[in-house]
Amino acid sequence: MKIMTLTKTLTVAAVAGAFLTPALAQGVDPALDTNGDGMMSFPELQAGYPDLTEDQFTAMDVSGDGLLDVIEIADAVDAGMIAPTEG
Ligand SMILES: [Ca+2]
Repeated sequence: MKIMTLTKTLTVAAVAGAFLTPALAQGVDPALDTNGDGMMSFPELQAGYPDLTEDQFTAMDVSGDGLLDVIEIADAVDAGMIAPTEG
């Protein structure tokens, strides 16, 4: 699972960077968070990215909780796994 290792490495870098640069603006459209919980489920993200597969979502879900938080989304954007829709 090389991609998982890469994603975890990027997460560490992103978390470290978040403290240095508060403006972690790059991400996806907040309107995709239809239930407003601040996390992106697979159906929510797929609404904005119709070509997204569940395997890709799982690769982005570093914590494995089935939801993407802001950091996981930013990492996925940084890694080129999804295109940013804002920022
Ligand atoms: Ca949500």
